[in-house]
Amino acid sequence: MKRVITYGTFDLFHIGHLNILKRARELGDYLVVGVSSDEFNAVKGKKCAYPYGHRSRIVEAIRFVDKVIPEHSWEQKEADIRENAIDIFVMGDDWEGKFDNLRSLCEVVYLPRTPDISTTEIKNEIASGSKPKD
Ligand code: C2G
Repeated sequence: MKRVITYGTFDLFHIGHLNILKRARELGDYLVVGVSSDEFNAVKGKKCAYPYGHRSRIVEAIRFVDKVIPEHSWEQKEADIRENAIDIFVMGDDWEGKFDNLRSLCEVVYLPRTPDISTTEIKNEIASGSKPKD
């Protein structure tokens, strides 16, 4: 039983989020997702459209997500990995190298981001009235 973990804000949930969650789950048999709290997003300098309660329930409703935990800090990953007996830590490659310190605890995998989509782009496209790309 290979257990996988990944983290994110998952605001304005989009195909880039779905792709990485699906691919993370396909690396193992069980997927834990740490969803950033509103307070932690303030630390990350991110202003969310959706509050934590909505973002976490949307992620929790995804068929291949097995467990959602709140992400309150950068530092909690080691404890999360131990407490959830994680074998593989996954992030998009915009984080390449940033979590290599976790290699002492589990496998660390950075997956290619889905091109041409991001929460920021979605917000800009809506604000400018342009049609999001298909
Ligand atoms: N992602 C992706 N492709 C995109 C957009 C996002 O693969 N087009 C991935 C990111 O690389 C990340 C995950 O989706 O692995 C969640 O992205 P965000 O919600 O933007 O999360 P982020 O702000 O990167 O928070 O401690 C880690 C942080 O909580 C990560």
